[in-house]
Amino acid sequence: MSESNTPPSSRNIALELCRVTEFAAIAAAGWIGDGEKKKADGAAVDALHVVLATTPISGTVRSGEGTKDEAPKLYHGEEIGAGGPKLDIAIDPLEGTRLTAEGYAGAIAVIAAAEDGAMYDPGDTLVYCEKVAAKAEYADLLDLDDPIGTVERVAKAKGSAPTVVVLDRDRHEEMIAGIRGVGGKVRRILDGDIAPVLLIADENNDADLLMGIGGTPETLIGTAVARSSGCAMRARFWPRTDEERAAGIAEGHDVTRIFTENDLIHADSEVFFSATGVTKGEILNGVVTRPDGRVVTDSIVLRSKTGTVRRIEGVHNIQKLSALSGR
Ligand code: VTB
Repeated sequence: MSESNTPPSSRNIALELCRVTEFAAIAAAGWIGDGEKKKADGAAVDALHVVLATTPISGTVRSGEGTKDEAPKLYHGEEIGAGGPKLDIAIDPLEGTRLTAEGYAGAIAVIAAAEDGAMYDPGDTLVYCEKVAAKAEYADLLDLDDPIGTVERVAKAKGSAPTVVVLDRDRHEEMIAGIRGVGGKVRRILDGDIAPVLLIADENNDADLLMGIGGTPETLIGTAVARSSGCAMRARFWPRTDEERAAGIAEGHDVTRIFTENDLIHADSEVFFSATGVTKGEILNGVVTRPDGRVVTDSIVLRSKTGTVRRIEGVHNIQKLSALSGR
């Protein structure tokens, strides 16, 4: 069997993808605290693009940096990789550009892959989704149209007050008040609503639910985490204007549909996910430069088929990598 016909299931692609997020994280880390969101993001995009070109996959970007007109690299539809199993790819080279630029915790570099054609293609028009994620045992209790009832049902099933992670945005204040009104605990986050799905999956963490309106790319990648770690996701596009709604519908999207994790990434498909910490967070350490000049990365890689969770520490020779960050 030639390599391009090798089924993804015979290999753990997430291990290859770890190299990709490691390099993106190292490049972005060169910009921690510099107040330069765009430069941090650009460094991560460039590094990720370089490494992906050497990665033995034949990938198509289903969610990336936007359309070809706005993004020269990692644009929607770009074919990437050095050749290998055909995969759908969703990328966020730097999830948390502000976190990086301002030196806040929790920035990560992320990539997700699924079998060819398995990812719902969200396009670039509908940039926000309403979402709720939870452990699979609460899947039947989740209702996007009734977030407060969802919290109440999860509280009952859990036997204690659930902790709900919510992006700290004005648009969520009413929901936050409602969650607290039924005894739920709210954990506000500045940015980054992919990582909370990792928190929910983590037995040692108190996060039970992720709720609110966040980015569509983050929804797809968060779904990859959910699919690989036994969590449930419910999501629906959230058009900001009538024009956006009409444009989304014209592209063929059903803006009223509630997608499950298996609608967004087909249930039969394997899913691979890798994230590397840029700034220190709850799940991952940030990029650390040792006194000897070597750079240490902390990554988590997930594979849906086996449910394996790997933590990978990389120790890198910065001289060979500094060209990528431009610093
Ligand atoms: C999120 C989050 C991102 O954008 O999805 C969010 O994961 C969308 O909401 O880190 P806002 O447009 O209100 O920020 C980020 O916060 C930044 O891209």
